[in-house]
Amino acid sequence: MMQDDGNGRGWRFTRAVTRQPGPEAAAGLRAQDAGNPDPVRMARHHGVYVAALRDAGVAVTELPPAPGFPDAQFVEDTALCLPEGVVLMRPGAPSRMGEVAEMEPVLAGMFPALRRIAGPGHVEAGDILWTGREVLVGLSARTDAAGVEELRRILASWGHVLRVVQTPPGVLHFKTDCSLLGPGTVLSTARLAESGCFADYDVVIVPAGEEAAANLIRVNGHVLMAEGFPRTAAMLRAAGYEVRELPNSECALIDGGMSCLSLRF
Ligand code: CIR
Repeated sequence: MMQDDGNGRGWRFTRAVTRQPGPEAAAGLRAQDAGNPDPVRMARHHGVYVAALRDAGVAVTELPPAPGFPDAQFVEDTALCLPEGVVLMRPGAPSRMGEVAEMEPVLAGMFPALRRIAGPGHVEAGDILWTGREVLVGLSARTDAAGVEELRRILASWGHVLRVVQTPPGVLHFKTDCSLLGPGTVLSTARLAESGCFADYDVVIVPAGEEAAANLIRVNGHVLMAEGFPRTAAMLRAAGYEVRELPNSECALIDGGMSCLSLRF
């Protein structure tokens, strides 16, 4: 291990874990219904995403679909991966709780230590942004104060500082609205940045109307973002980022973006 050259420490990602979407993906959770995703097209997009991770120099462990869990391709929410170990989450969405047990045996052999959020609180890792300096955790409809305090205790034992922030109302996860672009630099929607949570960072604001582009990943010098956000892509390219635009129309129908689809470490 580990980490991304976008995490402020100069490390590279060497591994990622993904899970192929299954036929049940059409039933994935969503805040607003704009129609069911097409699982076949979603699987095709997923293959493009995995290939892009590999192109970025990452060895990808691709898991098969998890029957009974329509959102299981959004593996990010199940765990927080740090150099010291992995923390298994306790999702706030009841239908997603069982995804963690599916993931545990996969991750157990990949990390020096394994801890879990035992409850009664909840945390989904889509609400967590590790910047290299600190671990930001957004309170949301999925992540509550009790879960955050349990996570704080685990991370403190590894020497990490956790700072509680607020996921904007109506936004699924903290990282729905932001990403780490590089050491000390975040990409954020205006609505999230206005909360002041990135006061100590350089902040790049996503152009108005392209808020859904805020969820991207930087992997070893590659920025992987959803296609369909030309102003964001142009802005990042002009700033010198190596940008790759990937199809994401089907996952977007069930509120999933670039970060959700992998665990990277
Ligand atoms: C859900 O509502 O849980 C899924 N349909 C989408 C999860 C997206 N995950 C993420 O933002 N980390």
